[in-house]
Amino acid sequence: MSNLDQHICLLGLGYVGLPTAAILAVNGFHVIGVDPKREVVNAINSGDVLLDEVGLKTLVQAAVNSGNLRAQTGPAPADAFVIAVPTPIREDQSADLSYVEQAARSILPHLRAGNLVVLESTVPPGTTSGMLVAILSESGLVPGRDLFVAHCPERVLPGRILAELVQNDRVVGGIDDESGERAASIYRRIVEGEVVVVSAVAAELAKLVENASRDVAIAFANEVARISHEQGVDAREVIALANRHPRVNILQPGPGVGGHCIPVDPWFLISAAPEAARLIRTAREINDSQPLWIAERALQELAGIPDPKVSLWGVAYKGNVDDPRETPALKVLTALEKRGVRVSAVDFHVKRFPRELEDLETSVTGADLILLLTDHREFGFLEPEAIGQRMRRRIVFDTRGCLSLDRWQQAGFRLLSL
Ligand code: SAJ
Repeated sequence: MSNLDQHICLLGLGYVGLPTAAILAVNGFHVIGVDPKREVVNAINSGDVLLDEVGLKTLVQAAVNSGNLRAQTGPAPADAFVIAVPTPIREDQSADLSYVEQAARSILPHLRAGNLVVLESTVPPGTTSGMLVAILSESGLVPGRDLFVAHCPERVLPGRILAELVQNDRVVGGIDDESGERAASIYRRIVEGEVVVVSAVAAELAKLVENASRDVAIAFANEVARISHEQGVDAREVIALANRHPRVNILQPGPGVGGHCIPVDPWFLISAAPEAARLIRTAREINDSQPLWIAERALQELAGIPDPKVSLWGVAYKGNVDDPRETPALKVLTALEKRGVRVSAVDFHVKRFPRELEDLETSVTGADLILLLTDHREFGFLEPEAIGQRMRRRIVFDTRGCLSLDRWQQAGFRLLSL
């Protein structure tokens, strides 16, 4: 079947599902995108996008205008179903697979013999061949005989989603060889990178190991920051020096690890192998405690100041994205407030946040310390002298190493870094 007559029903129109739906559509697939949120569906059908991601709006408009992408709140019959819904963790750090379960159940009435079902959401090892296959079997069709089922984990980096969706290699894990090959044939039409076919559990593990590896690497950088601070040395300088070695490549320390993937996915491995996953667990603990270490350092600086105020710069989990999910900023903010500090947060990208955000002027006015937590590019362009004039004290704590510290020093600021 050519993609010109292939119908795909894609469930979950978020950061991963929407770009994937749009890329499939502009490549000639007929795509029905499904999301339970009416405002998301209406926006897409009128060529609008509620997410801030480079190039996404233009791509979605092209997809909708081509007639190949339509959004709706419920699934429809198709040749292939792609599930790209969130898989968060519960309070007890176990995987919350309820969105995957709901999505899989919602397609049951539409399944026909010969259909392919691809799970893109990140899941604990064994989920595709276990839970997903069990739910799909409720249709009366037999996965492996009447249905093809595969896991193809997304691996795109927010901020570079469109480029990475096309350029990155993809790992496709089938519940059997035919399932893997059928799924791969779709991805080969939209991906320039290599599409590798393996078993479902190998694909599940590969995805989790990728993100756990990054978590461990960031934890190492954060540990270097704490050791360097104890020795009175700048950690970024130590890391830059160590990275001059041809086989050393240390990442950057920061206020902690946020986002909906890296603080979450390693727990799927820890739960699956609690005895074996010792390093991965320790890395999680280091990164989770990093916001409190940052808050403590800010509090030491504010000691003795009556009614202290902090101007907190950036609540997104990383620079130049609008996403505050699992952001370390919320933990830092809460820890400071608990100790009686007034915190005024500012962010040029984030639109929805559980706490009130203020404009820059209000945030810095009367502040004793600027605490930069997110490396949004705009912060680098601000004028230190103009900001300093509004503040009560001139102290700046740059946890991301993104300010030009010479300029701030010249404006009379005391500088703190990692
Ligand atoms: N961070 C640091 N120091 C660093 C790098 C990152 O503190 O040197 C922090 C960031 O500020 C952020 C967190 O780590 O708070 C995670 O950011 P990120 O840019 O490393 O990753 P995500 O969460 O935006 O996207 C990751 C990516 N995974 C890998 O790079 C292995 C992406 O490819 C995945 O598709 C995505 O998770 C996902 O959806 O799983």
